[in-house]
Amino acid sequence: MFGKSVLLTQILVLFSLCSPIFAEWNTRDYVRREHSLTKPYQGSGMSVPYWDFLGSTIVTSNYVRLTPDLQSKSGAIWNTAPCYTRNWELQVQFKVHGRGKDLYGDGLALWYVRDRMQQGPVFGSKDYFYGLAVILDTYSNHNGAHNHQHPYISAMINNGSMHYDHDRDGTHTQLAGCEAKFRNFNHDTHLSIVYKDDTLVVSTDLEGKNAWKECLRVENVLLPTGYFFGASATTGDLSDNHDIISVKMYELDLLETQNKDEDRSHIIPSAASFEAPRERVEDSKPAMSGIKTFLYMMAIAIVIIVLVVLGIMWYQKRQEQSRKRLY
Ligand SMILES: *[C@@H]1O[C@H](CO)[C@@H](O)[C@H](O)[C@H]1NC(C)=O
Ligand SMILES: [Ca+2]
Repeated sequence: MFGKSVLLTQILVLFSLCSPIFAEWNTRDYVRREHSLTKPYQGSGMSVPYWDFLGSTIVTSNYVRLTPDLQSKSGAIWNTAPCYTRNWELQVQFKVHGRGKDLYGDGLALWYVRDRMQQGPVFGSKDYFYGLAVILDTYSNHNGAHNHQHPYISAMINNGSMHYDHDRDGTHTQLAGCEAKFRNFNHDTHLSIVYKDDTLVVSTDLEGKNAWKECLRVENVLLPTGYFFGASATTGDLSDNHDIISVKMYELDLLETQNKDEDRSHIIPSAASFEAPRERVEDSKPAMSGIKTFLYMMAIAIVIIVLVVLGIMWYQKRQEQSRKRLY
């Protein structure tokens, strides 16, 4: 009787969450509790089952706050159970809000990575990571012209060799991204990451309409099994509350083309389409910032003025000499 009611709740939850993609809904997809974080967060005692906490993170009955709206804070939550599921969907209900109207930051990141519980410079977590980062960047560190507005959502795959460059907001290492306003809403805001058949799809539900909107889709993304889910956030000179309301991980069915006995644990994270966006981003990058262009023009103007003055002086001297010769 207990089992039945749990099943019923799961089906209801699945139904309400999956209704926009009902046509694709498969009855065997189900929530994996050991990778999920839902209210009430606390089990018996103070600990939260399956999750560890780092830095400024606090747990209340309604949200898990990674950072408060204060400067120089950094917090994270990390799932304790490695994920052995090949096809999965991670649905995160989050809330980014603060007093800042125009100035706020820095943002939060959702992770599927090898190394957990390591504080670092990439939105509160480790740089040179192994795995996937989905970054919700609220502050543009890029001075001058940018290809896009902030807040901005992007995905990055790393095999431990690449540095996340804040000065360029990670644009030269990202796979893809989209502009997405997600701050200071009264309604719920959700993000979904689907990793299925080596395709990564990130979607958002930010308008309170209970419908997913695709943000980015990248094919030929290889991620191993056995990595950890996490979320981290950081504030610097600018700040925001970065709250996680819930994390729900759904196991998705294997496709018929996928071999269930394939060992995926030793795969090195990679993305076939990485080079293309990198070149495109580099190509469309404005060659010079405003100040540089100004200084460059100024230098050219000075050189021209000097040449003109020298020319006039040379001409006058010649005139004088020819006059001297005449008399
Ligand atoms: C790691 O990624 C870099 C950059 O994409 C690539 O040059 C390198 O070959 C990769 N290393 C391995 C071991 O796959
Ligand atoms: Ca940034």
